Amino acid sequence: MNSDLHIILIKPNIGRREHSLYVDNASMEPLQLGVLAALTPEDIEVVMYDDRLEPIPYSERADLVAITVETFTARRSYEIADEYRKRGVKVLMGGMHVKLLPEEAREHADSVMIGDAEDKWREMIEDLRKGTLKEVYECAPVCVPQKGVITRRDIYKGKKYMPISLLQFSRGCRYNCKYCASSVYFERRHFTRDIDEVITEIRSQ
Ligand code: B12
Ligand code: SF4
Repeated sequence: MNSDLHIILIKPNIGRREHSLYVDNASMEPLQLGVLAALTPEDIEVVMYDDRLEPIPYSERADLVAITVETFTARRSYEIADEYRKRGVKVLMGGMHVKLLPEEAREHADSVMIGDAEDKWREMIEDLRKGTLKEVYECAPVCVPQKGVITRRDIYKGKKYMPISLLQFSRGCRYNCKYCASSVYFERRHFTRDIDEVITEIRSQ
């Protein structure tokens, strides 16, 4: 079992950073990556790079690169993934767009996680340690999001985010507006976190 693992988390920009059209001067902390970091066992080193704010250091050692993909960042996510895979680094993709179009994401990833990571992230880590990463992790909906998991915010340190922080209390939606990705992703369900844990997270800020 390998416990000397390095995972890089990536929040892609809408497009190439160097293209002025895509410069984002109002970036907020990527909450989903703070959740993934918090789900990761402590013996694994986790670093995060935000493509909106900094260059991606493709030559830095990584055992796994995990990319969060929304539809508006999918094209750029695939560029980043392709570059890592050319260098022999394994890429995992997850997030809203991966659940909507898993087959498209699979063309650019060694592994995809479909749905909320709370269900299968630890299983994926154990597979990574053994060198048996699966091509697909299909997650069950989490009835209580982030149970026992306080967002890890140390991964945001030193990056130029807006002076505002985020946390989630609930996720999902019961409605079914046909143009809305949330109506598909959450399958018309709404979930809430444990209130005591939300209060603990607010107090820990
Ligand atoms: C907060 C939010 C914002 C904030 C972002 C703050 C920030 N952190 O940067 C603001 C208000 C700025 C924003 C802006 C926009 N947003 Co927005 N936003 C949301 C919202 C409400 C919550 C997202 C969130 O943080 N959830 C909490 C985290 C913990 O959950 P999560 O992201 O779902 O992650 C979980 C899983 O998806 C999975 N997962 C996620 N990533 C990964 C990666 C890996 C490797 C794995 C394994 C798993 C995994 O595990 C996580 C834990 O369970 C969602 C709607 C929703 N309810 O989901 C829309 C949503 C993501 N936004 C959307 C859009 C379109 C936008 C804009 C493009 C709107 C616009 N036209 O300007 C902009 C883009 C701004 C930008 N440049 O990034 C759409 C995306 C649709 C799609 N098909 O991708 C959504 C889904 C809204 C909708 N109803 O359709 N947004
Ligand atoms: S389905 Fe989407 S647009 Fe409709 S109410 Fe829910 S979140 Fe809003």
